[in-house]
Amino acid sequence: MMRLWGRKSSINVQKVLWCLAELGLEEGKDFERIDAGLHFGKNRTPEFLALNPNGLVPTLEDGDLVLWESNTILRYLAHQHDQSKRFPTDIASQYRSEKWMDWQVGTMWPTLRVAFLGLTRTPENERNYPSILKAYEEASQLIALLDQQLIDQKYCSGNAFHIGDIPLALCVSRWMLLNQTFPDKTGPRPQLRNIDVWMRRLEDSTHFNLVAEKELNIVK
Ligand SMILES: N[C@@H](CCC(=O)N[C@@H](CS)C(=O)NCC(=O)O)C(=O)O
Repeated sequence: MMRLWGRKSSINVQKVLWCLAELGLEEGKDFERIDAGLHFGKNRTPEFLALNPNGLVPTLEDGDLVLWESNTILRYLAHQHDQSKRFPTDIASQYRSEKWMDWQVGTMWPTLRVAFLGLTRTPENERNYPSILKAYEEASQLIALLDQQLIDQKYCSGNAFHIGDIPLALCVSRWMLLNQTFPDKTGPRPQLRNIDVWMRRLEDSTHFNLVAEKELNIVK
């Protein structure tokens, strides 16, 4: 049985849980999950660091294979568990999805993360509000690029759901929650119609709701 290390409140663990659900893989039957990270700890023990020297979640064990980096885990799961039942496998769709996954991890999240960590993981008296506001505004501009892509296609890689939609939607959902929770710190959130329609589509036709958070996990 596969073993997934990671707390459910982590965006990167949520990506993996959502992908597992799309592939029909069930906790307790196809994989076990061990709470680790933040207040659960366990991710700095020598045993864990031997699996993932970064000391971060998610970390996936599948037999002798150990994987970390959430987007890599999604790619692995999709390849290993007959992705053709759930995701398009033509090369163009796959690589359009890959493109957005790399953009999420290399461009969108590093920008939004400044606002996210600043507001949810930093004590109030240590927060750098100008840099939080700047990061939020920059993230909004980036998300507007995705909105443009969604004008004439339903999902990030075309007209069918793909693994690339998973990391993107989890970032967008945090972008929305940050504004909802701290409107005076993020400034206004631009209304992006195609993003709203895409998020509703994901809520209605995928396992997004399994991992979607209604409120931010704010560490005091
Ligand atoms: N690039 C890595 C980042 C992993 C990461 O930053 N994980 C965070 C949770 S989202 C973590 O383990 N933080 C330490 C903790 O939870 O204690 C990935 O995509 O998997």
